[in-house]
Amino acid sequence: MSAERAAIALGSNLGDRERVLGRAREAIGRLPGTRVVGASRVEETEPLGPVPQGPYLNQMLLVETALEPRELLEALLAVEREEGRARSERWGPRTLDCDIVLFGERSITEAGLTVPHPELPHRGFWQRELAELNVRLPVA
Ligand code: A4P
Ligand code: MG
Repeated sequence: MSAERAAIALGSNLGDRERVLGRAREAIGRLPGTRVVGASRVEETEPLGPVPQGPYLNQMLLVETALEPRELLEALLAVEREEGRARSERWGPRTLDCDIVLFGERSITEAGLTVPHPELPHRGFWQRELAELNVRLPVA
């Protein structure tokens, strides 16, 4: 089975954000056929988008995975849910967001899965984190 490299963006703006990211890294490293081969620095970023909320901690992970993109997405959503359950506050913002930013050289447009992530061109911090990991950006 051949493994492919994928870039996964982590974001947290609720709870103990450092620990949330730490647990997410561990959980992702435990996914079947998957290992973490790189991690950018953790950086604090101002919240993007219309919803008023606190600043985020963001980090990019590089993994090697034998999972298919859809399988990886399902696994990441399960990791998100696990973190959501770890917090007590109801109706609060989510503690953890995991996005697949790149998956090998693949270009995917399916219901519920778009890769490269469509926000990549607009998120300077993702681009910086990928550069730190020596990942070249796809040409638009
Ligand atoms: N989905 C489609 N493509 C993908 C992909 N490549 N990776 C679908 C992951 N998921 C993908 O995601 C909703 C659905 O997107 C998933 O079920 C999946 O089928 P979600 O995370 O539940 O919803 P969301 O967060 O409201 O939407 P989305 O599109 O993930 O938003 P973002 O881009 O994650 O925005 N500000 C700062 N500074 N830093 C941040 O990290 N993040 C957000 C969330 C807002 N502002 C932020 C940050
Ligand atoms: Mg998301």
